[in-house]
Amino acid sequence: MITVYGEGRGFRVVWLLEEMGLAYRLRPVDLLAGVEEDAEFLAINPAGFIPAIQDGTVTMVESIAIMEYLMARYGPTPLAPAAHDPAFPAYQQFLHLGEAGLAASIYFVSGARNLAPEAERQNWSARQALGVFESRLTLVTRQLARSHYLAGDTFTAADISVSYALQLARRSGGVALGEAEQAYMARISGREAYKRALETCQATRRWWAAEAPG
Ligand SMILES: N[C@@H](CCC(=O)N[C@@H](CS)C(=O)NCC(=O)O)C(=O)O
Repeated sequence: MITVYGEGRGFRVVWLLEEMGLAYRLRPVDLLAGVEEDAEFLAINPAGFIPAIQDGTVTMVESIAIMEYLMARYGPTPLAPAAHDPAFPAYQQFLHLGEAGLAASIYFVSGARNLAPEAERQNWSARQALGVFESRLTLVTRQLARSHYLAGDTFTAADISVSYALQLARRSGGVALGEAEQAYMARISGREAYKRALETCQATRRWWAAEAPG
């Protein structure tokens, strides 16, 4: 049984597990309450961030790396096109752009907007992070003009990666998505595995429902 520690980007992992039909349990981690007292979680990830997984003797952090691990170990799966597949380069690029280019930057914009003291909400780094997010988003927009999903006509883990970032951006980063991105989000959030993941991730569900839609 695979244990997923924490929601946040752990939603990506739960969604992937649902898509693959693998058994798992979600072990909540409350970042807002502070993880200092959560000795069990700190033993898994002493750095205290989420998500992490435990799968037998394997312990891992980093949501994209975790997804790659699960697909490699329990695949093959159409969620991860093979290296010789024409979809592979776009898949690989957007799988990583979803975190390194998009989520990593909008996460700090979201923190500045929602958690920082009033005077620091528009600080230079928050503006720079928003600029980085917006520039990387143009690659997503261009790709969605070419294909239904980010790696072509088939839904892949790259869509899980990027759509989480887009959801974070519109729900708590103050970003208004364009028409193509909104249609894309509606398309993928209709997936049964997505709905099951959102049933499991109750904190994510409440958080997304509470924030203003963009
Ligand atoms: N690149 C990491 C980012 C992990 C991350 O920043 N997680 C956030 C919540 S989604 C967190 O735990 N923040 C608190 C902290 O970093 O201490 C991933 O994709 O898993």
